[in-house]
Amino acid sequence: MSESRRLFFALPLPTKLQKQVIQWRADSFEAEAGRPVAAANLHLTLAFLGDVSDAKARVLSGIASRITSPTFSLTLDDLGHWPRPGVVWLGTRRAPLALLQLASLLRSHAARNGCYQSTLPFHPHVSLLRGATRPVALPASTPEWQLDANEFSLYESQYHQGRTRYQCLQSWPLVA
Ligand code: 2AM
Repeated sequence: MSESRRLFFALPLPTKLQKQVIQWRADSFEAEAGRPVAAANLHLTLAFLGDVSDAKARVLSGIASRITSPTFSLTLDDLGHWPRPGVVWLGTRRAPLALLQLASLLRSHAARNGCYQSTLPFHPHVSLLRGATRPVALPASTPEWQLDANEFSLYESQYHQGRTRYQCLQSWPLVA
């Protein structure tokens, strides 16, 4: 029987942007606000797949390899707190159409292949803090970073010795 793995499609954050975000986060939030997401784990989820068999992962990665979506840039200029999942996030006030279309395409392929998709509207975000279930003092604004999306990736969420790691399995280019 094949093993299943917890997978999701996401946009990676370039290393330089990861460093800028974690420095700003360290300067902007109290230590008690929540658990900081590790720099290498910062990403913007496009479609969460859940526990997926190897066979299904192959099908979804084949579909991803045939996607021809355009490159786009988004400005990370929004910030919020969802107390119930306990997430403080970085987002965008103006999601580019190409981002919404790519996420919608991946989510519909995921649903067609039996991966449950939340009925909540897609809200593009980068989770910054977890376990943030109490009120959090948010800084008034963000530095408005630009994220140039040139590729999207398939990640595996691994949990080992109390730590979560998002391992990039494969990436596909967006079309310039
Ligand atoms: P989050 O950052 O808002 O928690 C890996 O878990 C990624 O998939 C995270 O970015 C997470 O979003 C996202 N995700 C979406 N739906 C999820 C779900 N039902 N369970 C776990 N992660 C989910």
